[in-house]
Amino acid sequence: DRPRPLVAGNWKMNGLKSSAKVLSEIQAGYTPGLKAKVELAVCPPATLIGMFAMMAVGSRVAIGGQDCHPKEMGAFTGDLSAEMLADAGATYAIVGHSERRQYHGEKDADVCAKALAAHRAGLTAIVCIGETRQEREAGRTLSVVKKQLRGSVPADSNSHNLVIAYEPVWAIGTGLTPTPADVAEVHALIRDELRRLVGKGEHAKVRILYGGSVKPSNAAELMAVANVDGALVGGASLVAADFLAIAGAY
Ligand code: G2H
Repeated sequence: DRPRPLVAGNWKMNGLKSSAKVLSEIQAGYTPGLKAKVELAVCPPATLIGMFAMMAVGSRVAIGGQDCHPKEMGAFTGDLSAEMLADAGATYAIVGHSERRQYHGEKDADVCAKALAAHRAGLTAIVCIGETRQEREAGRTLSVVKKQLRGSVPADSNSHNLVIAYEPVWAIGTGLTPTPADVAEVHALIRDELRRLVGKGEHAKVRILYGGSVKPSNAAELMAVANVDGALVGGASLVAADFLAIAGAY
């Protein structure tokens, strides 16, 4: 009774109009068989959301943003609201990615406010959490993940408007991945915490994604782990064949 898995591509600061070709290839490879098994989402840079959402009409590939501002509108130069993402055709918004936490100083409370804004706009928030290498080496992984989860998930969350992405910071873009046993341990803890956060029953339906150096060669092993309901894929999502191979690992 696992929830329908979600494989989401986080393009980060990559992609020009010419990258529409990659989305076309993904759509072409999103066969009825694959559709039945897994939901696909692509989160391009904001400049491409409108175009991609128009291209994706009918193909069932969902489009998402990579961040949003907590407020609906106002004097926040350079920022984008969740309403703007939704208006452009997005249905998902990644919030609290470790790169936002690291380079933009986002704290759990900021991430929570952004996830709440995503919900207000009708988007599903993909809330990212994960420990650093120092935290893992100090044996603090579970306590860090629990604290981030409690601080970053808004009270109005449910299995429709919330997805959790567990991304160990030391595994992001490094080619390193935790062992299946390590992933299982953290995902089980997240599932258990979700019981408190979204309620019993509902907690079983929230998708918990693994992220961090997911590639075709390790996808099957990671996706087979209990409580892993999909993947948040960075680098490998920029190549349609790799992204599709990861989705096909289910
Ligand atoms: C982690 C992940 C996607 P990558 O940031 O969010 O990126 O797959 O390149 O490690």
